[in-house]
Order: sequence, then C-alpha cells, then structure tokens
Amino acid sequence: MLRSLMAHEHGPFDIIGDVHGCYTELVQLLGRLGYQVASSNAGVDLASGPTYRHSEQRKAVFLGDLVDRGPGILDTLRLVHNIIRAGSGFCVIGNHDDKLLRKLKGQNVKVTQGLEHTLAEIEALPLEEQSAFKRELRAFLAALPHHCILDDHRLVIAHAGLKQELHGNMSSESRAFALYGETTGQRDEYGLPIRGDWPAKYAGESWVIYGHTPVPEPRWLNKTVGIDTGCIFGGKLTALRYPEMETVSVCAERVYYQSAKPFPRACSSG
Ligand SMILES: [Mn+2]
Repeated sequence: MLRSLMAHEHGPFDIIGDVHGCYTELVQLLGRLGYQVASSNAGVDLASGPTYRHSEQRKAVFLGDLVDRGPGILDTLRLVHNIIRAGSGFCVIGNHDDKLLRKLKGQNVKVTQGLEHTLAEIEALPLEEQSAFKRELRAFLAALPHHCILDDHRLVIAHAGLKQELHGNMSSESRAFALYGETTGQRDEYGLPIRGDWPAKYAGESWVIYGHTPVPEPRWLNKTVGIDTGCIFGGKLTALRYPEMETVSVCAERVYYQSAKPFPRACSSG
C-alpha cells in the first residue's frame, strides 16, 4: 500500500505547521494540545528523548520543514521520529527536509537558508555517533511521504499544499507541487520565488492543510488552511485540530531567523 494513502486514518488529528527547529515552542504546543511524555530514551540517536502520546488517542500530524534555522533541530527530529514510531502521528516531507536528505545522500546542495545550522548540530554530536546518526536520519527522511490522504479522502496534507488534480498522484509533478507549491519561475523584490495562489482556485471537497508559506495568521481560503505562522521568524507555531477545525498557537520566544521579507511580529496565542 502507498505510504501516503492513509484514508482509513480518521483521527482526530492535531496538524502542526513548520517547526524549523523551534523545539521549545513545539513542546509547549504539544502540552497545550494535551500530549504527554509517555517514555523517554537516553542517548543521542534518533530514538532518544521523549515519546509523546495523547490520552484520547489523537494523532499529531506534521507538515514538514522540521529542520534548518532554529535552535533545537535534532531534538525536533527525535521528537517527531518517536511520535511516528509509537503510532501517535505522521509527517510529510518539506522542501528543507528534502534538501537535507539530498545532502545526506552525498548530493551537491547549497548549504544556505539555515541548512548550515542543521549540519552544525550533527557535527556537534560525539564523533563516534555521527555516521550512525546520519544513516538513521537519512532512512527516516527517505520514508516520509510527500502528501497524505486521510479520513476517507476528506483530508489531504502536504507541506506546500496540493491542487485537487494531484491528490493521490505519486508522480514527480505531484511531489514537486507538494514540496515547493505552485512556482511561477519569477522572483519578487526580496528575491523570493513568486508562488501561484492555488488555494484561491481550489474547488475540491477535501480539506487541504499546508504550511510552507509564512503568514501572520492562519489563512483560510475555500477548503484550504495554511498554518505556517512563521514561528522561526518570531511569529507563532500553530496547530489545526481536525475535525474541530480550530487553531491553537504558541508565540515564538524570539526571532530566530530574519526573513528576507519583513515578518510582522505581533503574536497572540490562542
Ligand atoms: Mn517550506
């Protein structure tokens, strides 16, 4: 069965936007959502650290871009790894996670946009642990699907979203859309790629929940919700509770990374 076809998973879910190593805010958010530490492993490998569970069997669903830029990248990876392994959640791959994966595979990628922070955390591990950690991490990232179909096709999750024609489609076109969104090939005055506004044209029946594009407040449009509220830029980390369709946010403790485009810092959690 395709990893991404999980239509039999009915939730309820807590869908969490781009973490980018904002581990403190992630732990706070999980607490507010009612997750508790069920067990904890010693060591520095990918399975070390706490495993979170929800007493009402809710599942935590991550929208990818776990890595780069923030101060707790490996702890974020361990936490998500442990939630998935415990059967308490899923994660789709984001473009930053994918770039890290390509780097771990030995491909030639530019070490920019915060990837240097991820690599620095790996290089700070005890030398004798580093190659095993990189192997584990590579296998973990390679197993992440680029989108998931959940709850009898009523819910679709993808890092940058997915237009209706590509739901359930495993082509490279679908993968590129799920990772990067709809690209136009043009750049704005800040040098950032101009993205096509697929949610404005979305007319599907399934909810599509995505991250990738930082917005000061969750963006509801047609049956899509964008929940990357720019925690890394000093915004907030947001979860969408499904099927309740309510958002829960935790304010960033500080600005961790300067956005090329000014990001409004006003944050109210709720
Ligand atoms: Mn992204």
